[in-house]
Amino acid sequence: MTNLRIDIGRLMSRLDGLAQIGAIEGGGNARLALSDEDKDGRDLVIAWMRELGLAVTVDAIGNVFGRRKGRKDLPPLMTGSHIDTVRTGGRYDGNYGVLAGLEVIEVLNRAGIETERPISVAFFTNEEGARFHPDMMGSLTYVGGIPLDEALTATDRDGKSVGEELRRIGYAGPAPVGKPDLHRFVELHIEQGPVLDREGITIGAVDTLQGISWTEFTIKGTSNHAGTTPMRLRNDAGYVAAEITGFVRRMAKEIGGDQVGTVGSVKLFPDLINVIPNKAVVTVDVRNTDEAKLKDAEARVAAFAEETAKAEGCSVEAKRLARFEPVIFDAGMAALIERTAKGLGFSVKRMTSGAGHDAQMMQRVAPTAMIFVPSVGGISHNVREFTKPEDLEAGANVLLQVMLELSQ
Ligand code: HGY
Ligand code: MN
Ligand code: MN
Repeated sequence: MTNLRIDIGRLMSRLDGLAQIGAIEGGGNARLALSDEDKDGRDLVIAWMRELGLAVTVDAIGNVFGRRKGRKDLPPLMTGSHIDTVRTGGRYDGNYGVLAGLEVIEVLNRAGIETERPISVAFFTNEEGARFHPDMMGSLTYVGGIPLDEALTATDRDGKSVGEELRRIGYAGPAPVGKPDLHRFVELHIEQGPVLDREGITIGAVDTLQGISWTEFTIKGTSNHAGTTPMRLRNDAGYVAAEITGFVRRMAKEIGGDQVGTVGSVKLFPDLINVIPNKAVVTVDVRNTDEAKLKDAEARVAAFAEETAKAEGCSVEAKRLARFEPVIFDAGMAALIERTAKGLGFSVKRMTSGAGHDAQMMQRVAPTAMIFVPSVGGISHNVREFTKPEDLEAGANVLLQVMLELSQ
């Protein structure tokens, strides 16, 4: 443990600077992956990387790595997260981990410390999955989890592909993907849930992350006149969508424990007050720390959608948008985070992550774990997302010490 500490004023001013890009009412951010706002955010963070003397690399899926040399040319210790946001995002989700990584670099630069191992600060493309699926797309491609082509051909609701959007914003980089080069990975992130805040604990040493399943159901029925069509003669796609929404919630509560279920998007066509919908597109997000229970939840939703559509004389098609099994992070890394937090005098607890993170992909190729700090009221993916400066400072100091220990 060294007596080096981060400068919270510097970190807050970078967080404020990035939050100006894609700023939305209420102090949050909208920087959907590969949008103009995402490009502007990328340009700003890269400018900071260069100011800090980092060598910047962009890979073929647009992941960006800022690398600080070490005494030896070894695989780097890597930290990072994402700077793309959901459309109603806060200013800390992802951004905090990337900018705290840059703050660690600045502390080392100012202290004239040369580490044994190089250090890399990264931000990964499309972690959120709000525009292109799956989420964690950049880190998943980086570790070879999906072929580059599969990522590049993913399209958004307007039919625009990842590949063409990467080229449009100038981030279709030259570095290859699928050949990860790192020693270990540590990600600092806000918890985005209520646990630390409710228990009054400063640091989460994250040792597991729950499984994630995203499915899109397209239901097709018959559009007809809302006034003249008797109820018994309807094939109402909107009704089936509504039943699926209710079922997901009832099922999640009935399974209990860690099970969660969300219908985040329902689109009806033709979306007119006096026309029975002939088409509905519904997204279902179900998650559980237990893979067997998650599989069971997926199967129950699919069966319910099938039988409800059939009973209504509708058809239903399911399309998988994302599927990641629960992850166990590296025990040694989680223990180091816990030990470091205690050494700095912070309260700390082992915990799982309810949200997906780039770290879950990095664990596939290198020992990885995460550091959480509290989210006030457990609010996230919401402009009211907030973490107290003293907790932001605590998390960044844990990151600094962990990175010093792993890079010396
Ligand atoms: O959906 C998630 O958990 C992450 O925010 N992409
Ligand atoms: Mn995030
Ligand atoms: Mn998020």
